[in-house]
Amino acid sequence: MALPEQAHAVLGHPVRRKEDMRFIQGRGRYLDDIVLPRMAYLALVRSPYAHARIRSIRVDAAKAIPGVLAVITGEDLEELGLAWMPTLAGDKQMVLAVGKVLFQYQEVAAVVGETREAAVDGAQAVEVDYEPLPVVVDPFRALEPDAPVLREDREQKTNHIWHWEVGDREATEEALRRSDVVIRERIRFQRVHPAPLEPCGCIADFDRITGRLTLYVTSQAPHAYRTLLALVTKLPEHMIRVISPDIGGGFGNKVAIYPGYVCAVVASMMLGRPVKWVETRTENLTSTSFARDYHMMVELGATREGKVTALRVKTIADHGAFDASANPTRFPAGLFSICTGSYDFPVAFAEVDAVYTNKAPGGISYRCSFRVTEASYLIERAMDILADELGMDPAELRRRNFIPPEKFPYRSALGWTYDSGNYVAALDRALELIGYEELRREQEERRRRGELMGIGISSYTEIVGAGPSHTFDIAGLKMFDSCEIRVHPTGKILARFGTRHQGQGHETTYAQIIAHELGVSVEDVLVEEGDTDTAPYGLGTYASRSTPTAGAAAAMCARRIREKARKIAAHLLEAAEEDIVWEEGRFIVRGVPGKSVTFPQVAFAAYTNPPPGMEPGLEAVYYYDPPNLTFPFGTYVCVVDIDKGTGQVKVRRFVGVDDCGTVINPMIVEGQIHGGLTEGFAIAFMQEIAYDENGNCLSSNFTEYLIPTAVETPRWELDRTVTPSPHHPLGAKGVGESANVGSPAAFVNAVVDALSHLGVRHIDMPITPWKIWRILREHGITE
Ligand code: MCN
Ligand code: CUM
Repeated sequence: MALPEQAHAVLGHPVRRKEDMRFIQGRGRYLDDIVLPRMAYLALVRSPYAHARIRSIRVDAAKAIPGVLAVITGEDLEELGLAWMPTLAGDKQMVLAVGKVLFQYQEVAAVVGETREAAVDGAQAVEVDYEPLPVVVDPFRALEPDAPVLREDREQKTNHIWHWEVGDREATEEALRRSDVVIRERIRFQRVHPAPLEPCGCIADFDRITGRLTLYVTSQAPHAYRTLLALVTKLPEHMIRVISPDIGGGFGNKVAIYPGYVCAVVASMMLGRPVKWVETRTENLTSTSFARDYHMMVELGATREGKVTALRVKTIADHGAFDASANPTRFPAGLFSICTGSYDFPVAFAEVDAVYTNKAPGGISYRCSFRVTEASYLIERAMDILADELGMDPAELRRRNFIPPEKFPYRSALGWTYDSGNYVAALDRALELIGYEELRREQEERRRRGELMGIGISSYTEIVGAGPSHTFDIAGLKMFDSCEIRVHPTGKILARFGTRHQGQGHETTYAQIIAHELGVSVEDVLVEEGDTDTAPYGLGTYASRSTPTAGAAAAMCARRIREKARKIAAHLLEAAEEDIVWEEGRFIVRGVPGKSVTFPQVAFAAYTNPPPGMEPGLEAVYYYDPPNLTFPFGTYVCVVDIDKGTGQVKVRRFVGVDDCGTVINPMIVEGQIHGGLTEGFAIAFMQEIAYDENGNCLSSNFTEYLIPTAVETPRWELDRTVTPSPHHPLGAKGVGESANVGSPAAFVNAVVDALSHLGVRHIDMPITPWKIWRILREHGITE
C-alpha cells in the first residue's frame, strides 16, 4: 500500500529518540525512584526447597524486630480469599504458599517494614518448618504414571496440564510415509530468562479516605492489570488507578502479575499506607516469567529433489509449578503453529503437551512473540538437518521451498493467513552482502587444512500484531489497541495510547506517525502511555503488537482528526468541503495553490471560530482492531570459526536482512534488531536457567546466568527489504522481537555446519566451549 504523498513526511526518518533526553541524563522516573510519604517496604520470604510440605510458619520473632509493621502468610490471605490468584493462562497460582511449596524461591510469607532493611530482617526471622517431598524437574519424568503429583489442588491427579494440537494428523502421517526422505530430531529450546536491567516492582497506595487504590507498577499492560485487579480484589474498577512509570526493559518479563504485587496491595489496604516491593536480581531470575523450555520432536519429509512434503512436531512444554504463561486464551502454546515458517508445506501437524514440574512458572517472555522463537528455531534447524541429509546447499534448499511472492496472501497448512512476503529477496540480499559463494569456497579450503569454519542461515517468518479481537483475547479481554489525540488551540498535540513502551521508543515513533498524518513537526506531539486514568483502554506492549495495533490506531485517529479539520478548513477558506484537498501538510483549495491553511491554523479555528453549528474542539479517539496479524520476516547469515584447542566459537560475521514493511524510524528499528540479535547470541552461546536434580536453581545471579557485554557481542551488519503489510494503514509490521526469534538458529546452524563433516547434526543450546570441546575430543580432533 502506498503512503499518502507528503513532502515533509517524517515517516521513515531516523528521528532522534525524544525520550532519550531524560534517559541519558539519569532523569528517567522508574518505579524505585518514586518515594511516597509514609511509604513502607515489603520483602518476601521464599522457599529454599523445590517441593516440600509446610509444617508450620512462626512469625513472632519477625514481628518482634524493630520496624516490622506486619507479617502476612498464606493463611492470612486465605481468609481474604486471596491465597490463590488466577494466571493469564487460565490456571491459578499461589500468592503465598498454603500447604506446600512447589518450586525453589516460591513466595511463602510477606513482611512489611518501616524501611527496606527492617522488612528484609523481618523476612529472615520468619521460621518455616518444611518437610521435603520428592522433586520432579524433568518434564518426561513428570508424565510417568508413578511420578509424584505436584498439584494436589487440582481434580486431575497427574502432572499433565493440557494437550493442544493443530493440523491434519492423518494426512501428515501419510505424507511422511510416502516421502523419499524423512529427518527426525529431538530439539530442545532451553529455559532462559529475559533478565531486564530493572527488575519488577510496585508501590501499592490505598487511600482509606477516598477508597482509591493507586498501583505504580512495572507493567507492560497497565489496563489489563487494572481490570484483573478489580476482578481479584473486588474493588470497583474506577477506584483503581494503575500507573506504569518508565520501565528499564520488559522483554515480556513485565506482563504477568506476580505474588509480590498482590501482597503489596493487601499490605497497603491493611496498613492504610503506601507499600513498596522491589525484587532483587536473584528473585527476578528465580521466580518471575522464564522463557521457552520446549522439548520438540520434529519430523520433516521431503522428496529427493528437496521439496518439503510434510512437517510433524510433538512437543513437551515444561511450565513449572503453575501454568502462568501469558498467552491468548485460544492459544495455550502461543503462536507455535507458525512452525511451518517460510516454507510452502502441503500438510503439517503439531501437538503440544504441557506439564507441571517443580520449577518457577512462566513461559512466555524474552522477545518470543508468543512462542514464535521456539517455532522459528525448530523449523530453521530442521531445514538445515534436511539439507545435510540431502547433501544440498542450505540456501538452495530454502529457495526451493519458500512460499513464492505471488502466493500472498498465503494460507499455511496450520491455518495462518500470511499477509505479505518476499523471502527470496531477503535471502538473496543477505547472501550477496556476506559473499556466500566465496565463503563456501573458503570453507572447503579450510576444511582441507583441518580448520573448522561454518556458515549458518536462518530465513525466519514472524507473526505479530494480535488481535484481531475475534480470535485473540487475554483472560477474556479482546486484543485491540487504542489512540486518543487532543489538539490544543495552538496546534500542539497530546496523544495517549493503550500500549506501554519499555525502551522501544514509542514517544518518538508514535509522534512521527501523527506528525506525518497531520503535517506538524515531531516536537509538536507529546506521547503519553501508562496511566490508566488518562490513557484509552488498551492491551499493552508485548508480542511486537504496538505498531501493528496502536501504531495503526494513531494513523486512523489522526485521519479522523483530519476529517473534522477539513470541514473547518473549508469554512476558513470559504470553499466547499469537496474542493479542499490535503497536500504537503496543508489544506488547499483545489486548483488554487495560493489559497491554503495549515493544520495549526485549523486547530486554532476549532476553538475560536468553528463553522456555525459545529461542535467546538479538536479531539478524537480510535480503537483499532486489526483485520489480521502482520508477518515480518528476514534472513540472517552467520559465519563462525571454531578454535580446535578450546572449543571456543568466534562469530566472524553476521549479516541480517529484515523486512518489517514500512519502516517508521529506521534508527529505532536498527536498535531493536541490534538488541534482539545480541539476545539471540546470548541464548545460543551463554544462557540457560538450569536446575539440579533437587530443583535448586543454578542460575540465580549474573555470575551463573550470563549477559553478553560489548566485548563478546559480534558486530551486526544490517540491511532491509520493504514489503508493506497490505492491511495496516501505513503498511508497517512489528519488528521488536524479530531478531530474537530468527537469530538463534543462524548461530547454531553455523556451528553445526562447521562440524557437519564429522557427522554432527545437532547441538542443543547453549553451545558452550565445553560442549564443543567434548565433541572435538570424541572425534579425536583435540586431546
Ligand atoms: N518500528 C518502526 N517501524 C516498524 C516497526 C516498528 O519504526 N515497521 C518501531 C516502533 O515504532 C517501536 C519499535 O520499533 O518504536 C518496536 O515496535 P514493535 O515492533 O511494534 O514492538 P512493540 O513496540 O510492541 O515492542 C514490544 C517488543 C517486545 S514484545 C519485546 S519482548 C521487546 C521489544 O519490543 N522488549 C524490549 N524490544 C524491546 N526494546 C527495549 N529497548 N526494551 C524492551 O523491554
Ligand atoms: Cu514474548 S516477550 Mo514480548 O512479547 O513482551
